[in-house]
Amino acid sequence: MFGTRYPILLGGMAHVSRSPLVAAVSAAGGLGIIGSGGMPPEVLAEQIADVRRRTDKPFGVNLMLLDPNIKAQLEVVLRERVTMVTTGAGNPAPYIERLKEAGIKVFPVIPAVSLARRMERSGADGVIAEGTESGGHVGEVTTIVLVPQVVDAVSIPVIAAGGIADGRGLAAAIVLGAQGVQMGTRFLASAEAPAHENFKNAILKANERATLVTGRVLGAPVRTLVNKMSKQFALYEREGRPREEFEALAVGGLRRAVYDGDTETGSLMAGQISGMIDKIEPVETIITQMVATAAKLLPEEMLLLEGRL
Ligand code: TUI
Repeated sequence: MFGTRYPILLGGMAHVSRSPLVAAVSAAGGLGIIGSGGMPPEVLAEQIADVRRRTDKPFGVNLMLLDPNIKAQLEVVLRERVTMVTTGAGNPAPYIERLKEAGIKVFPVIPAVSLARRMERSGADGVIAEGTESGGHVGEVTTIVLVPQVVDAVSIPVIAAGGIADGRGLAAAIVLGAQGVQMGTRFLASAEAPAHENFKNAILKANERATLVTGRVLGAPVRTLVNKMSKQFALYEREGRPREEFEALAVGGLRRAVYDGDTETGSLMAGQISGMIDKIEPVETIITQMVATAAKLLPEEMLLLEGRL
């Protein structure tokens, strides 16, 4: 479907999934995905051009549907005809038809079975079933519960995301019926990720209980590493503070984490699998090792790892 060697997608992380990381994932046989969240449309166009300078392999773009620039970002993607688009944090139904007309495959990220069904009816080419283990904006259902139910509910390909960071996770996802995996946190903690080393080191230091979800009361639950910022957020929630106070606290939080390495007041969006990540490695090593491990674990009839997507 995408012409990639391996069924391993890069989560389209705002500020992190930029050209060096995207091109590295695609060059290593996965599918790099640009995170357009927070990007002005002209920067998105430059990012697409830069990935094309770095690799001739396919790649995609994530559209974060809450972005105020979403309409202009969509026009860039349509004009540039990238291989595929993933969407997050909302319902992409209004955009699916135009994307498909341009020959672009559409894979909405969904946190629930009902949404997967709705996306299939709206013409999506596949869905990314993302469990609550993920970093960033999350749903309530775990990957191991969500993926097989989505697989049963739709007949389009399903990609598993949330809590996957090695070959065991890839093999497990395939056993659950997924066609591949999407990973964010593991690639955030890679050599090529353009994130501040303090952010990467915070992931290495984290254990499996080092994240928490805040923002449920605002209707936008977000999983981050525990720090001064997220504890403050949790306190505001318990105190029932007004929306404006949350927004004042949150503004610029992801930028502070990614660019400034501010591990105190930055929003360190990362998944629960941070606890398993203990080394910063090049993307190619991550992908090659994952595929080798999964190939050993999978039963023969599920072994087709190359050319699945
Ligand atoms: O989108 C993500 N992860 C993200 S987006 C993000 S930026 C952000 N920052 C603060 C608040 C909100 C967003 C950081 N991380 N993952 C994909 C994802 N999509 N997870 C959950 C959903 C989702 C949620 C509701 C998809 C569809 C949906 O539909 C609701 C409806 O019915 O419209």
